[in-house]
Amino acid sequence: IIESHLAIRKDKWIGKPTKRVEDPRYLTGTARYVADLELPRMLHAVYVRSPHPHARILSVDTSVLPGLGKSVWVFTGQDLRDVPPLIDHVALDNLLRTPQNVIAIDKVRFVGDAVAVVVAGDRYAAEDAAEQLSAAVEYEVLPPVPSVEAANAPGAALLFDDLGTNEIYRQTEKHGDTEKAFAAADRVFTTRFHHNRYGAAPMETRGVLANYERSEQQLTVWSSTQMPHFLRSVIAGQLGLPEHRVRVIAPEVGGGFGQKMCTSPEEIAIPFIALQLGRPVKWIEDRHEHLLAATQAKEEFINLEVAVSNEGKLLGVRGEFIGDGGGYSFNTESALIEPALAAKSFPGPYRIEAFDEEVAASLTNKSPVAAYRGVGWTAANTVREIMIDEIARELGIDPVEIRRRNMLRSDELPYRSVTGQLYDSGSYLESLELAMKTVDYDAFRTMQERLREQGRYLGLGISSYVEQTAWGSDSSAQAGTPLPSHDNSTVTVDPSGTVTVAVSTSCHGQGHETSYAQIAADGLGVDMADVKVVFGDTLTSPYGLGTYASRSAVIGGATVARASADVREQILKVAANMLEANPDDLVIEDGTISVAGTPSVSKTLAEVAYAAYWDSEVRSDEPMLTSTRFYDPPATYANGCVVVLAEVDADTGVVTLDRIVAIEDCGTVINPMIVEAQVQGAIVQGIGGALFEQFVYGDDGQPLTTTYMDYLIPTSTDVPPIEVLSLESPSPFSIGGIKGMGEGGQIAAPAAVANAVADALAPFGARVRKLPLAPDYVLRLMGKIGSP
Ligand code: MCN
Ligand code: SMO
Repeated sequence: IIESHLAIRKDKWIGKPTKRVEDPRYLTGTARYVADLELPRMLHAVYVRSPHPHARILSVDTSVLPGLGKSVWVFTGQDLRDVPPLIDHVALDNLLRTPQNVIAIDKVRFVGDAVAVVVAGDRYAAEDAAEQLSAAVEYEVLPPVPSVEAANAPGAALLFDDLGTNEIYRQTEKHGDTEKAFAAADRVFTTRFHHNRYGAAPMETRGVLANYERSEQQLTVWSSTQMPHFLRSVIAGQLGLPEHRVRVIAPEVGGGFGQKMCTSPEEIAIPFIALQLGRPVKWIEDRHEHLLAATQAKEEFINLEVAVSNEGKLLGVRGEFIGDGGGYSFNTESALIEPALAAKSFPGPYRIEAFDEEVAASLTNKSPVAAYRGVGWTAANTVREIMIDEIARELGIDPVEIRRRNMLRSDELPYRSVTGQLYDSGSYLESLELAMKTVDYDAFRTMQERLREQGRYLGLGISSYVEQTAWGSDSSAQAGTPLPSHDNSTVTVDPSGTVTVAVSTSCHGQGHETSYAQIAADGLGVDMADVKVVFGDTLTSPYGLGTYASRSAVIGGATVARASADVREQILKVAANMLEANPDDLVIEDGTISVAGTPSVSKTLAEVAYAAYWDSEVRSDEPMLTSTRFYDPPATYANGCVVVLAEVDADTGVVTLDRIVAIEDCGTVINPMIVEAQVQGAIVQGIGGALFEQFVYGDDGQPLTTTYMDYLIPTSTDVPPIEVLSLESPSPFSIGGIKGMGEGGQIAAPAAVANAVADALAPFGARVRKLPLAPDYVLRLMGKIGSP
């Protein structure tokens, strides 16, 4: 038990590697997703989407459809013109707004932009009709804007004519004295880095089912979303419904990874159509549509100047972070989600005391950019760690040593980074040293040298990181994109003594049913098996923002712990009346309440709970065993180090990963088994970004990666064993010392892979300037074909 106002009760469950209670239904195929839901009289929706990157919609001739209004229905942007467009709310005055109609009205801004929705009695009929209608849309094709460069070229076509520019944001901010730093520098290193556009590929695509029940005057929307309550507020606002008449349910969600965070236009259009038709309407995104129209992520350009001393000390940095926002600055998140978060997180675990940041974002005719695991932080970490290795190589310093010279020591924390991020605690250097020890660094260097003589190119890449977690009002402000946020949990013991934990965070694969049950079980002194965790339904969970930005362990964990502590007190009060004892003398263990030191004087939780509800002699004035608690946490910062061992095939340019070691420090660990798996999953996604994944658009603005034949994701044969080791630096600020950790692996892995490749190709003077490290790029880096 940690003693302080931030304490949580930690006993038998927290910290124990407990198998996930939710997994049997995933493994046996009994989990139910939106696509599995069927309602009487349900109709099926299929989208007609733009084949042009940039065009004006002149007309949609719906008369071509036989059975229109009888067996087939069509909704165009005109039909939804009274629905207000989606718009972002990031509290930055000089960010230009780019309202997005949920179905385009006058203009389409990327291939895949929604032009109409066709609804029919079954999916086949809807697909056929949609195909027919696609041919009956008349467009005036406009010049495409396929890149940031094109967006800002003189005479570029404008995505939003009234804005007068495609660049919707540019702002500089100075932190510390960079003039002095650059004047004092022995050397200045520069880079122009293109971080690739890639994105989440959840096993379940997006999907929405909406139904208006006239008798109850209630609109119910089932959606594969990470934010049920937030979505309820947006739907009510957009459709002009009283919020208490809207219920949002996220059934099983087969992965979100940030993509299912903010409101998809489809989540407004489908409920609107269901209201119009008075019948349930279901839309399930197919995979091709997903690769076209779902949000993409991570594309930005980062230009750096780094001032260093001859000893490799990082003195100051000037950085320009330019986001490619795609067709719209996506609602809530905005086109700044990548560049702003990258800039603010740039310093990472290092002592960098002077930093000028310039953040910009432009619109282009591509799918909008939104969140994907490690937003902004991935790009910043990638370019910073690559630069540190290059500086080390150039100065003849070992890559471990240069990090040692610049890293913040644990006793310097709490430390406010130059960009204003308050690092609470951590093990930056310890993580690095543990990783190097685990991979046996010296032995690797010996082997590397020996094999190089045989023409084999092995490399070792290090990537140290800090991960901002616990996204609440504080974190978002420290990230440079302020948004108020908070969450709630309700813990209830029913008359039979079993426990229901209803949370506003909304799990979509992270294992909350297990980790929250562990917290409640310890908080109440019961068996985990007696705790059920519920979420994902606005009717049964308290209001909150849901699951994203590695916030649930800290916020959800704290609210569950706080509410459990309240209920524990309520239980002890009733038990004290029953046992004629002082509540302070009672203990709860394994579901039994007894007088401390006299275990024979006891009651089971079931007996106490029953009495709490039904026995007027002993119950409290309010006969309930329940509490709802709120938390808007301080920012917490997890940290770690990922080391990748790789080999490059000098003939083909193919990179093979041999071994990965990851050190994770997320403060107090709730469930080590879940943390280990989260690190592994995130690293696999980072490997995707480093070696395979990229949404490619032609100069004509046409997407070229619209199947998994072109858009490559890592498979099991691409991933080596990933060893995860844990360090624990509890946060001094958060309840229970918990920090989040869900994104660190993806933040760190791309740089670790890139640095391993650059290390392997050091004899060729390779400098990685973009990702992914596809074979042709690797061969270019080696000077074997063309130029990089
Ligand atoms: N945990 C723990 N001890 C800690 C910290 C975390 O045991 N000190 C556990 C938590 O209890 C939780 C898991 O680890 O079960 C992740 O916790 P946390 O870091 O708080 O992250 P969230 O639960 O808020 O999940 C969000 C995070 C994000 S932002 C993305 S993106 C992502 C990720 O989780 N998307 C995922 N992991 C994912 N995993 C799956 N399977 N599917 C997704 O869509
Ligand atoms: S990208 Mo995660 O849902 O914050």
